[in-house]
Amino acid sequence: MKKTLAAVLSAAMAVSMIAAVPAMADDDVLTIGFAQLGAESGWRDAETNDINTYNEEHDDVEFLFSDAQQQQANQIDNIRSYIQQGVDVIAFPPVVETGWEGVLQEAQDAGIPVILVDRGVDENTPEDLYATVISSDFVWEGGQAAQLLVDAMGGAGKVVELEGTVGASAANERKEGFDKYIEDNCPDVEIIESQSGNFTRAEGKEVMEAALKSYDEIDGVFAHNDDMALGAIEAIKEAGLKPGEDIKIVGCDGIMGAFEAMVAGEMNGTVECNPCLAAQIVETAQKLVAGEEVEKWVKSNDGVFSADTAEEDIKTRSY
Ligand code: GZL
Repeated sequence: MKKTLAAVLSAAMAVSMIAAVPAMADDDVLTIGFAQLGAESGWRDAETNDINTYNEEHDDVEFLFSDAQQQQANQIDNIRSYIQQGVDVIAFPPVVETGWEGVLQEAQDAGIPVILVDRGVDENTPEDLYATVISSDFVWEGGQAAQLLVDAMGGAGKVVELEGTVGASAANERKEGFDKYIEDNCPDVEIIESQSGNFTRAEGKEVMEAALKSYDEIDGVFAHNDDMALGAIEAIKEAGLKPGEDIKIVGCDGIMGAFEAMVAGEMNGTVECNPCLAAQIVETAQKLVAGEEVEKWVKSNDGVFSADTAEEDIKTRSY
């Protein structure tokens, strides 16, 4: 009964985003309000699926869910709804790094701890307004992607960078890691273009189409997520070139589409970014509700995958 009602509540919130319904949490169920940012990528869908699966398989936890369609104002409204409902813990991926202090203060004033998930906020946001960040090390991911791409290009060439959502920590920090590695280690590699494709396949394709029209020589592409890499692959093919050969391509996330592209010889590498965080969110929420201290950063460990081993690696992938 609880689950069905929670599902109805979550659906109502996803649609109306202004639902202010009485809290359904009871003492023996941990209620977590999850304000998802959107459904922009395969990675994001994998994160949402993991939360839904966890919710279905555990009776002692209730995830309430809302989708902000990549709009910060919607995310803030949804967080406010969770505050009104009196959930035990709020968890959300900040779509951008700034603009959260007000709603985080409201949550703190309501005595509801907040967990940042899969993205962070900027250094100007007081750290005491959120309990922790559960996320990957994006700077490390950018550096690993640079090594994969430079290896695939043979150490030299002109590179187009497809950036994630403007202002998102995952984009800012992957760029930081990638650009720094190139600057420090690769004198014969030049980043000739760096534009946002907003973490979506369609926009990644658009940016790549424009770059192909603007530059006679492109040797490599670094896409801040695999969805934009897959969009770039489409653009490169439509331009009559061979992705993975004429233009080397590396992404981040480690979604199934990237492994399929590597097996097909159309992509050269991806740096995994674990989207299956539900268990870590619950474990952290349980500690917070019990009054225990938690680390300020609960870091996910991620793998690095090149096309060389994709035939084997694809068998191990779950999203
Ligand atoms: C990473 C996450 C990013 C993914 C993208 O933790 O925030 O957002 O890399 C998604 O696919 O859009």
